[in-house]
Amino acid sequence: MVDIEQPKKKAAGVPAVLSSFKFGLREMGPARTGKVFAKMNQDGGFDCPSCAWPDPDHKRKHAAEFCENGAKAVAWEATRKRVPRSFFAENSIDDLFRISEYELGKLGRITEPLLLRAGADHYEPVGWDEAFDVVARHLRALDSPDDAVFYTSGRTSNEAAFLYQLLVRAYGTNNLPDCSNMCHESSGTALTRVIGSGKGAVTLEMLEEAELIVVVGQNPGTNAPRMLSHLEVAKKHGADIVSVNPLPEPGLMNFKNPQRPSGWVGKGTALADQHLQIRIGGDQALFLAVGHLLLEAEAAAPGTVLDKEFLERHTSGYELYAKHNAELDWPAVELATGLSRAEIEQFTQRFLKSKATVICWAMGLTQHREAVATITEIVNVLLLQGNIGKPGAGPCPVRGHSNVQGDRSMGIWEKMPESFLERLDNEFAFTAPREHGVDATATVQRLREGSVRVFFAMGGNFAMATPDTAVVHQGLRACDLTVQVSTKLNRSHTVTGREALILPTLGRTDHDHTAAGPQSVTVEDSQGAVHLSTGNLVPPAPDLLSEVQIVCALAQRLVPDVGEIPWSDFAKDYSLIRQRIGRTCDGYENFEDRLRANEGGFLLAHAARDHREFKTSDAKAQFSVNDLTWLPTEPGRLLLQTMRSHDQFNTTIYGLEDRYRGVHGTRDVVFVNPADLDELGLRDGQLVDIVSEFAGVERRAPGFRLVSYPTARGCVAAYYPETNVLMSADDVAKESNTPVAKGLTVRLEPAAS
Ligand SMILES: Nc1nc2c(c(=O)[nH]1)N[C@H]1C(S)=C(S)[C@@H](COP(=O)(O)OP(=O)(O)OC[C@H]3O[C@@H](n4cnc5c(=O)[nH]c(N)nc54)[C@H](O)[C@@H]3O)O[C@H]1N2
Ligand SMILES: Nc1nc2c(c(=O)[nH]1)N[C@H]1C(S)=C(S)[C@@H](COP(=O)(O)OP(=O)(O)OC[C@H]3O[C@@H](n4cnc5c(=O)[nH]c(N)nc54)[C@H](O)[C@@H]3O)O[C@H]1N2
Ligand SMILES: [Mo]
Repeated sequence: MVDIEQPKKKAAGVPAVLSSFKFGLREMGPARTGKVFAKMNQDGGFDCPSCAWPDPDHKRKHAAEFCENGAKAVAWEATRKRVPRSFFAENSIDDLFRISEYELGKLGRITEPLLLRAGADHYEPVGWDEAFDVVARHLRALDSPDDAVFYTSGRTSNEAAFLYQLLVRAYGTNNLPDCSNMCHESSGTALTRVIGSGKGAVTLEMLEEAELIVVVGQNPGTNAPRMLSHLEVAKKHGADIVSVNPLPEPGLMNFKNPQRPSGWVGKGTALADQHLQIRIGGDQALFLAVGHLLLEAEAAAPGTVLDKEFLERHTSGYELYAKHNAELDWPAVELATGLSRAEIEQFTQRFLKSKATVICWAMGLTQHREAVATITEIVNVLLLQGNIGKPGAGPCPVRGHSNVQGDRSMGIWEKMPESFLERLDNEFAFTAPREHGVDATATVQRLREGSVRVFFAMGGNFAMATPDTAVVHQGLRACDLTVQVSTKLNRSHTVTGREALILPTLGRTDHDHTAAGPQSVTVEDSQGAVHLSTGNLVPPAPDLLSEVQIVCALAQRLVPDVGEIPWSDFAKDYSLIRQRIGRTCDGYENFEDRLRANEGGFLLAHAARDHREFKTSDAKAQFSVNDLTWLPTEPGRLLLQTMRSHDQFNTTIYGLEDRYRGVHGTRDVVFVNPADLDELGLRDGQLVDIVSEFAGVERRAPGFRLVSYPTARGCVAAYYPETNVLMSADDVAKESNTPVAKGLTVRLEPAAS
């Protein structure tokens, strides 16, 4: 039943704990639930497959180190349900395509390889040998290895990712798009240029020592719930917390920590001291203004605001930046941000007061046309006060998938630097291709042209996560072969090439036992900590292969003679893979030894964070000069952001509840400010089509229910992936090429009844 109520004022607390257990019991039953929750994020256990928020160190660890949404992710994977063989005999591909993403996910784990033969309309079970032969046959038949594309989603372990990129490069292409292209690519692009590393420069400990924490364009209560416990600690130490968001996200407004008894009975902590209800796309203007005010304050009281010593020793471009930012067009800033000058001045006062500032961000910043400029504007503000490479300070992009950062460290990137490729060549006695490959956006464009012949996906749900849904589907259907390595069914399994394969695989929670004994894998979290993950559940079927074994088996058929690569040894003993990672990947030197010496986990070095050493073009942290950019709209038009509900993991839909926002039983809603509803002559509860406008082309998502909601004026929100049909593959962030998923120009049309 559809039910819309007032948004919640508090996040987590007892309802969150109950919700975890209810979902856990439904999917796993009592015995498995106990076994799983006892081992999650604990030493010797497995890493939660949900978000990339770090596990605390020993000092900070609680007995139950997980959150409601991590529990859902695990229960979803560790479910006792299995897709029965009869299901594929009974349902044709067309039937499968009509089943919702939510229902597909509920069917359970896949237990055997499935093949859709050319001309057939049903998947049928097939042996592993034949499955690998099919893939190898297709790949060998291509005119060029560049006619194939190899996608990765961010759950893939370091070991599997390293071998996967090795296989793809041994085969002869750099076509390695990944989910990161749609996620934090803008952060990586910006930070690499200005501080010399694409990774965040704040550890958990540093975060807890901050005096000011600004959370921009992120909804941690839903998407990184364990972050709230650390914000709460910082708050107890006296930190100011500010949320910059068009929505009043409940986790930041009031939090009841479910990991401590006080969170079960108390009133909760109001985490955010200030909420800046920013207009979508206004962040670059906001941080430009903060920088301007900081410079003004320094001019008024020289020597009191800026960290002059840091500026002189460690930065470049300050003079140009200061000159450029001496004047500010306040009316433009107010239009761009939807904020008053007084609010921005109050916000800036907090910077003036703070001796250690952290700025965190996620998709609310990265998925914009001007994302890279916006992130460099944030770094400008941090640099002014020397807020990097010291306790309690720094830029903190909060990554999405649990190992998306590790996958990049392992070489999943279409343009890895020459230094990495050279080490790879030397290590394995072959020559990796040098020509850059395609990223996710370029893959969509190539699918549109019909020039992809084989599409191989290591996890993920490419058919739903990408823009221009219909175009992507058409391109996938035009492939000779599509291959999905997956734990569970999703839409991508139903959008098939002339031939198609589903290769089931082990998940994080599954016990991985090879001829050499039990194996563990490793992951790298958002703050650069690497640790072991060991599954403890009986896998859904006895002959399921791990991702590592799938890559090795395919490599032995496809590239047996390329270089000197001991694929069969790697498939048995994952520590042999880690030895090679240790000789190839930046920061992973002596990998296996360090893991053993540090109880299975250690922090990667980060030159900027640890030593204020900046590996940029001039060995300095660089100020950037950006003109003010924003997203003006015509009358009758609104800015749409596409976002996650509390009951999904990206394209995986756990249920139809967005508890904190008060939406129950449906996902087809669009949140609109009541004053905008009035102005547009629309009313709460009415059905509308969302129509996007980009470069003269209209795209339509029909039948969304209007929800009157306290979002910023002129800004509306709806869930992803239902709204991906509104995105264009040509609408991308400058430099990072990330599809624009926030800040689409739309209008709302009453639905034809
Ligand atoms: N439970 C759960 N956890 C997850 C995921 C999941 O789907 N479910 N996904 C994982 C992944 S891959 C990722 S990348 C992360 C995503 O984590 P988030 O980035 O938190 O994800 P979104 O739901 O896209 O939320 C975007 C936030 O930015 C705000 N916003 C939108 N536009 C703007 C803007 O222009 N300016 C500002 N300042 N704010 C804006 C939105 O209101 C919203 O609060 O979470 C990870 N963790
Ligand atoms: N409109 C819009 N589009 C977006 C976004 C947005 O905010 N708005 N966000 C973007 C972001 S941040 C991201 S990260 C992408 C996500 O894009 P993807 O990473 O491609 O999508 P997911 O939904 O995370 O993938 C889920 C699937 O992964 C498979 N899977 C789960 N666990 C495992 C495993 O252990 N091994 C293997 N092999 N498979 C597994 C399951 O089959 C599951 O259905 O979407 C992007 N698209
Ligand atoms: Mo992501």
